[in-house]
Amino acid sequence: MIHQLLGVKYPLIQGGMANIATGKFAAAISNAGGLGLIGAGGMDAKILKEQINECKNQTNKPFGVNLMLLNPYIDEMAEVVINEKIAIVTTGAGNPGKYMEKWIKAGIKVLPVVPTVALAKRMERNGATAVIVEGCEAGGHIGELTTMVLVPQVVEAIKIPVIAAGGIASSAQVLAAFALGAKGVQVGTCLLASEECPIHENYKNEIIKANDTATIVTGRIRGSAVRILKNKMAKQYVKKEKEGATLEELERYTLGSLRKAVVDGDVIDGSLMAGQVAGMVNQIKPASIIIEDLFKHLYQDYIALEGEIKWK
Ligand code: TUI
Repeated sequence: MIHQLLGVKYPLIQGGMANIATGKFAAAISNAGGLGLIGAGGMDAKILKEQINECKNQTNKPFGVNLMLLNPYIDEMAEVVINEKIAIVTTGAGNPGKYMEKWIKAGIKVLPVVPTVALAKRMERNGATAVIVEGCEAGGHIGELTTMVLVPQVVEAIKIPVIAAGGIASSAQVLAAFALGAKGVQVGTCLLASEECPIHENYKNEIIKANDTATIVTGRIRGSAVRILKNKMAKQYVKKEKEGATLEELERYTLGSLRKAVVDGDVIDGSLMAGQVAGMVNQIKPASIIIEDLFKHLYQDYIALEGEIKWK
């Protein structure tokens, strides 16, 4: 299981969650026994450094940084993680290949998020410690394949550990991920409903209220696919897309919409990123309880044998 590799209690990584996962939030997740990540997606190099300091002040447990490869300051931030001696880096929304040699030389464990077998294989060749295989049930920027279908194919194709992401918010789903061959899980949506999560309470309430069909994918036709909760903005976006709006028009329409949701609590025009599991998240709880609950099933049905996990 991946917890030994990461130096944490549970084989669980927090999703990168740009504009949400601050240093303080990452520290809360690490203090709860998972691997907290600072989501650098919406930050610049200066803010990232400040958030790393904040995180170091709030936990002595391991934590990491998620770098979103579409960020305009990515080159600078790729240096920050080296200079700040970050132990673990996850990446999203692209191929981190050009940075990997430098990171690995600096002793950083690199865990890229991959949406296909081909990219998982390439990341293994580039020296990744593990890959995070994310299915399109996930919130935010997504690929085409589901967790159920993608995870076993990546497990078959590579030797490094696979961490499953997308569609995981219960202990049965954690168990299912391990049954597919994953050695750990990454979760985001269920942690949005934690007491420690710094999103506006209106956003949290929308997650709690959401049902099974509450999410929609924007950007499928033009740009990149992003799963969010259905609201006026999301429906308008998809309508405009179908009517043939250009990427420029669409981007202008959604400019700053994630911050609108996270900071202002604007649940009508904001972009409320969430995975399909939002329908299963019905209560705000401390992160430590959410994480502990996720592993109840796994720890009942598996036994640890010399560091390896076997079915009972
Ligand atoms: O990155 C995420 N989730 C995100 S990033 C984000 S910020 C954003 N907002 C709007 C548009 C775009 C980004 C919000 N949520 N998850 C990990 C993830 N990575 N999902 C899919 C991928 C991915 C996609 C393509 C990883 C690599 C990739 O490679 C393409 C290539 O170049 O080979």
